Amino acid sequence: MKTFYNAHHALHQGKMEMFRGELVPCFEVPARQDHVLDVLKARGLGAIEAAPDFPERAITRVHAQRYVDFLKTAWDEWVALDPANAQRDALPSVWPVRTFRSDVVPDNFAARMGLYSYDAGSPLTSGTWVASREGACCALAAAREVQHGARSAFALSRPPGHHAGADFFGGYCFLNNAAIAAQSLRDAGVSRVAVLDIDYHHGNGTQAIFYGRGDVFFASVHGDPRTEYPFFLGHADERGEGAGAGCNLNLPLPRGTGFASWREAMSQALRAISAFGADALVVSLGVDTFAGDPISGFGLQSADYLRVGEDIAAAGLPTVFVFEGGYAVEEIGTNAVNVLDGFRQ
Ligand code: Q9C
Ligand code: ZN
Repeated sequence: MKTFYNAHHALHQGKMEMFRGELVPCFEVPARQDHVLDVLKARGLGAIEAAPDFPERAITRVHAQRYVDFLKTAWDEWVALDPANAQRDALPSVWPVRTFRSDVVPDNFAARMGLYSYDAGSPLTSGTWVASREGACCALAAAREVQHGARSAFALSRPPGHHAGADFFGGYCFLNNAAIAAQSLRDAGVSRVAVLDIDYHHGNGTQAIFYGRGDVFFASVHGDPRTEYPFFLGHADERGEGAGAGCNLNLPLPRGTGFASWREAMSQALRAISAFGADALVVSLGVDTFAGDPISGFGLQSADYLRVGEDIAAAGLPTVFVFEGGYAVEEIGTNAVNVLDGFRQ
């Protein structure tokens, strides 16, 4: 399986995120990708390449142009407010919740940070745009590989993507790489695409992007949003709307769920994807389901990830793996590569 990695990921390096009233060091760190790349090389799973460039229109097939334009210039605007800002990340602090307008774009920078985000845990840094754009290219390259006949490909990138919506960032995510990959497959003529999201957290961005569409099925196994981030989406009664009615499947599980129950939920998701008649699969591959993850609550062990890969392979679909979350940095390489290794058997 070919891997396309993000050669510029370390340009996105957040310092602090807001947690329980104080700024704490970011969990989403560059070492995450480095460890996965190290294990990939050691295991010899296939060619490893930096991603080629793709035109911006592949990104704006999923994301609003005004949001992409904001991301491009946000850091310069932030530093222009105060040269000392170059030493600190930009975090939003005000949001247009219910009854506010989002059609009028404010001039004020802090207001636009809030318009285009939903949490204070996703610092925007000097390299966020370049790293995120390169991440989208990894996803596009992996999708193209599969579209050209490969059984699978892996987009290894950070920051992750599945919390980012068409016009907002959050949950450490800025561009929705899985959605960009799925859309590119559709644009290349693949009739029915499924996204299987196995990150611990619900993929609210991906769900929202495809919620009204019948050509992209979204299935997710995740921590129950009643208690787990992102809290405001991911319930079982969200089934899609309009042309997309019946094309969204959420399988929330309680904090503390172990591998046996989790695996049963994933096979339910895979059965639904098969019933949908998917021609290709995009997997949002988060490994924050690991028992040792510092911010999550499932109980998967490292060896379980081999079974995860085997189960996904049994679906028999051309598969694009897109890297998402996972914060147990020491084990992240073993866990992620185990999925790919299990898929290969
Ligand atoms: N201090 C992904 O896994 N905040 N995003 C958790 C911990 C947000 C996770 C609070 C977690 C987002 C891609
Ligand atoms: Zn996650």
